[in-house]
Amino acid sequence: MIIISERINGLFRSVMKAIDNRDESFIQDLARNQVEAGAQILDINTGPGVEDAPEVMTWLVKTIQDAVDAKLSIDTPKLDAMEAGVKAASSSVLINSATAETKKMETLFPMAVEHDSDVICLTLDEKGIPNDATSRCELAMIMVAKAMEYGIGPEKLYLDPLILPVGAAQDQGPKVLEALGMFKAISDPPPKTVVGLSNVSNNTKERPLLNRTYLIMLMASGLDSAIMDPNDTELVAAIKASEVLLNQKLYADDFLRA
Ligand code: THG
Repeated sequence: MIIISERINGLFRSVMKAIDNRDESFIQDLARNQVEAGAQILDINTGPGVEDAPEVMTWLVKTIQDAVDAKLSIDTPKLDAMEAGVKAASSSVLINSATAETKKMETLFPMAVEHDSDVICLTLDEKGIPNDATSRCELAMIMVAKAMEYGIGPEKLYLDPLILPVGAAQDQGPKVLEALGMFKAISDPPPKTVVGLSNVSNNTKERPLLNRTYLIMLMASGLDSAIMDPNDTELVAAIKASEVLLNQKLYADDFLRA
């Protein structure tokens, strides 16, 4: 499992405050903490409230890459902020995210080619998020085919079936699991898969339990990476146990510490 840190996101009040104050040391300490906790990739999101998203994204990318070597995931729906983030990065990034909307694909796939980026593809189009697995897979196939036209192979793509909050769309939980299984049959080699895990527990009282339980199910359904909290030690322990039980990591008596 590739762990992608969710924490450098203006949705968190402390991060929003640090962005407002251009507090470099707060952001750099947070980035180091996420890498030490096991994050291999850092998802970077300015949050919805900022006035000049391209300027803030540029500042975040430069500030973070001065502190850590980790790969960055540039998380924004705004094409100008995406371009700013990708250009500010000194090595290749993850573009988070393209969708099946024509304008997004026609802007972001060439950007990915130019900067050798990987791309997260959300199964979503002008009509929104489909409510069944087959329709999610149809959108995934459209994006994989379109990426191929630009010379982007499936190994550069992370398909995201889009997790919704269990309290608001309970019927979608099993459909996301089903979609993950279908994504793996789209191409050979298959595209990678990713989710924003904490979406599932938004506005619930049992966030860690719901996140942990769902992540185990997602892994059994073929999940390769998750945007999540690497400081949730029980969540990370459940990942390690799942990797052993799914025969992805060799069993050892001390696998929790390995
Ligand atoms: N797919 C992809 N990218 C994504 C998502 C996804 N990026 C954003 C999001 N979903 C994943 N990241 C987060 C980050 C924070 C939270 C949830 C998902 C979160 N934050 C607290 C909240 O809103 O309650 C912040 C409040 C606080 O604690 O201060 O839950 O699905 N590709």
